[in-house]
Amino acid sequence: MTLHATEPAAATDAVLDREETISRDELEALQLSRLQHTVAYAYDRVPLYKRKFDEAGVHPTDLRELADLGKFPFTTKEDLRLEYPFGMFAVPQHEVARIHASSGTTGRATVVGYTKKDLADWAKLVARSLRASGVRPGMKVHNAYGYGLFTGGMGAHAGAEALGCTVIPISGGQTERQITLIQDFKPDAILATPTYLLTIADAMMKQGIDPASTSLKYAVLGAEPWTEEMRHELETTMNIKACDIYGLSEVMGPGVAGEAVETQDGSHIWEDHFRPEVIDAFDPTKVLGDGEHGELVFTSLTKEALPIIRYRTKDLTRLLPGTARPAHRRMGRITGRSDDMIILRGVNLFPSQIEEIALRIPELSPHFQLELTRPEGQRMDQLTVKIERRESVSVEGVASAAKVLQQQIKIHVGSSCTVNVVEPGSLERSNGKLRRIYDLRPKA
Ligand code: DLL
Repeated sequence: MTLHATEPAAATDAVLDREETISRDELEALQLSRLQHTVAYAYDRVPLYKRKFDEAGVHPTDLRELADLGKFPFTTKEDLRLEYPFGMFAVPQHEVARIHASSGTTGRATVVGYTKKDLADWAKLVARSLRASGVRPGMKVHNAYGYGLFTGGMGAHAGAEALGCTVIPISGGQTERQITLIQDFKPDAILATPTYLLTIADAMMKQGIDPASTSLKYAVLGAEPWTEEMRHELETTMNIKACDIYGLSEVMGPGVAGEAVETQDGSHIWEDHFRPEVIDAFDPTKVLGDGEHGELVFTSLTKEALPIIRYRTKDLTRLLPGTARPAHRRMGRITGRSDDMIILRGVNLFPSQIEEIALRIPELSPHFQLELTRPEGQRMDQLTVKIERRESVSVEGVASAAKVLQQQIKIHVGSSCTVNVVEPGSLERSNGKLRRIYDLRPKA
């Protein structure tokens, strides 16, 4: 049977949520009343918050204006780990409709919960994000975020359904099958991590399929850092519009912020549900002004099962004024996470910086890994960038490209490194969140 779809509405004629169009003043008034409610609610219902507030000598009644939030203590991933599994929940278990958890590769998993209302709010915000990125009711959406305890799959799924899309819940992996279904089901939009979309495009080329020839028109990408250069790469190879979606489990999941397709200038944080701050990562007592780079911190404004107060995300970025949704501030691209930062002989370095530089060199592909080693008997760490050449470029053709990459890294990042150009297809491909850093230094 052929599924006859009516033509989805054009990208411009979307009906927005009222909260997307309100003034900044109205939004801040809403934030204040929701914030006052949330801190009191968290204090009354979660022993950890009561303890932390009491220790810091603050009380929910001290929150009289938005700036007062700075007096309240931070919450960290460590707090969630210590309260494992359900110590952060503010409602009895029978009111928790769903649980998600982080993979917990380092230490205990962090567990998060949602009431029915939380799930409805989450779906609404993902729907809002997808709509901002060009997805419309009636479109077919191929969802390649992983399903399971990870918030990506089910979070994106519920949002696409709430928007009125036809969802194809393929999850991550089984790339050959993904390609068959894209060919056969002809989706309009794809939801995936940027590096997994790259894997799909790459596998299509191997099969002799031109990735620009598919039905796909929109991609909504997130769950890992990516650059403007990667956007350009994916948009040109796949003939799509690619937008960012940001989020984290502890704060909700995907859809904390989403990017508008008409401006493509960073994700708008949905400030009717989250109050963002940027702090100095090294001196957290300093709350930074808009435009200043630091660590992103979130306070939830409407969550019931797991209210979160001043959560330190470790994500490094800055707040920018709203554009397509003027009242909602944007976040700059995430440069990296403070715990993903490589410190090489005193120089700070993030994989996204390498991505940015490498993708400007036409002979080099977006497939790269960073290897950190400390050769025997040496005290200095070594960085090796392993990067695949483009299929179209010969082995002889890449020698100068390697040199250029090495020089550009030295100029723009300040680190000396070795560049090792490897054969196309020889580096591990992404299935979701890609691991870029391989730390092979001897453990202290
Ligand atoms: O990755 C939620 C998500 C799923 C977002 C699907 C977007 C799409 P976690 O597994 O808890 O949740 O990981 C959260 O991933 O703190 C960032 O470091 C990173 N991250 C998420 N979105 C972006 C993005 C999901 N758009 C952590 N750009 C966050 C850069 C991102 N980093």
